[in-house]
Amino acid sequence: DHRNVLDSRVCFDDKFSFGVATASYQIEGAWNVSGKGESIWDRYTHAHPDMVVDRSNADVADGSYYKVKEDVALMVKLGIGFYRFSIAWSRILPIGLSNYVNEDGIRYYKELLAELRRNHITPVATMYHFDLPQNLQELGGWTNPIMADYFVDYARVLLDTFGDEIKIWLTFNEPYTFCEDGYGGIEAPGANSSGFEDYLCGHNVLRAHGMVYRMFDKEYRKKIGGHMGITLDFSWLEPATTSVEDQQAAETARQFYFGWFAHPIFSKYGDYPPVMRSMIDANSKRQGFYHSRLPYFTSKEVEMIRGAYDFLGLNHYTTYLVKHGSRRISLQPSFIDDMNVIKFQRDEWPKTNSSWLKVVPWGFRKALNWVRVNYRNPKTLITENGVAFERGLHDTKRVNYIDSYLRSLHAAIHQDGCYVIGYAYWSLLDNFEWTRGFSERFGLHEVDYQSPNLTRTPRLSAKYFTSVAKTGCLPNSYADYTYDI
Ligand code: GBH
Repeated sequence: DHRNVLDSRVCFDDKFSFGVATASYQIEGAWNVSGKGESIWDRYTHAHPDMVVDRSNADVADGSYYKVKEDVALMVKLGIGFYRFSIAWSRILPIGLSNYVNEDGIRYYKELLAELRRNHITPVATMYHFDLPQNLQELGGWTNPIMADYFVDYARVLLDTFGDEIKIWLTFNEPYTFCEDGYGGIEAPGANSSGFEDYLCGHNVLRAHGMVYRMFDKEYRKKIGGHMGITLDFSWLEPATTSVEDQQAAETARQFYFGWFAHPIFSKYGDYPPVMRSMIDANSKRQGFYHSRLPYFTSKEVEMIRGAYDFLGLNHYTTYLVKHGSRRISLQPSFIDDMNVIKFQRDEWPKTNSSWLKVVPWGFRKALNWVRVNYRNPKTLITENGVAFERGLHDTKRVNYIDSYLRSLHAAIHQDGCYVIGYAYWSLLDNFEWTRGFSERFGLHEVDYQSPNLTRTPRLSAKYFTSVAKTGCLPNSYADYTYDI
């Protein structure tokens, strides 16, 4: 043991693992190379450049498709134990369907996996991180129930092809984000049909998740082993005051934002959170709908989805305050009206380069404890936590963000008993941040988008994270990790 008695550092267990996260569309580039099909994000950014703040797209992005060795070398330097990446559905199945498999897509991910294996970095793969094949969008995308069957077919191809090498799987990344922002709002595909298509999307995604988990359990687990979960995004939602109304509003908000997807899978009874069911049913009725806008699961579906996890993937970035709303139900359905709360952040909370992200480390501990209490302390992997600040290599603000969030995480584990097995920083590299384009930089490594090589340079935070990953401890002072800058 390298620690002595005077060492008061905060340390994680030996088994606790540090990693970094990325996603296919945000880093790969090569959007139409070697047989890759078009995804909804290719289509959306090409057809509506005005929807992205800097009018950019990820045709080239970080060029990671051509930089397997270089990117893995960065991870080796970081000393991390796992790499969370996503597989582009349209690179494996160009039109989304299993009748035609693109061999070059398989070659690319096999190369990545071989390089990770050579360097003893465990792969954690997300099957779906927002990039639906455009061809399937033509059928209505996630609003069409058949999408669950096509997702099962795609998952089967992945498990057959990569199951020997990938032992940790996530079906979906943040269904709340892509159903609400994509079908209720203006991220791809930009359906902008809140209170309606967002719920259809969520319903089919939950079915798809349950179906893939059951298939994995029945047909693959014995043969190839492994673990399967889903990644959900949980911003902590704190009551703005101690009033009963605001406490209730905060709990309602947690159920709508997080419970929508967590409750059917992780709760004891399964199905949608009761408060969502009753509020949306009541609003639908008042608005003159014969059917609730929130679809019903059959009892078989409830059972299929309930308990469909080996672990929870959790993304956490920030915290909001919640007040009770006094909205009158309008004729126009919307998710926000259904929930009827007011959500905001304090001006005094430290700002970042993302309008939605303030630095509120204590919310991390609260979110983890809410999960522990409500869902019987599921095994949890932090699949994303991170922050964007301005360009530049001397990113002390990012170091402070990570350090303070890790202290909060440490308290959740060691003081409260939350069952968390690892932490991934978002992200390895600056990358394409969806409708915020390249304007928000989350990387431990800066990417020079002006250079033909898309040169990667480690920031101070990369040094910091290296020290954390290698020692399992948070340094007491910068002196512990700045020696080699
Ligand atoms: C994560 O979502 C994503 O999984 C990841 O792909 C992404 O790169 C990362 O965040 C960092 O952005 O400015 O009003 O449009 C976190 C949840 C949901 C937060 C969408 C930002 C849009 C805010 N995100 N939300 S807005």
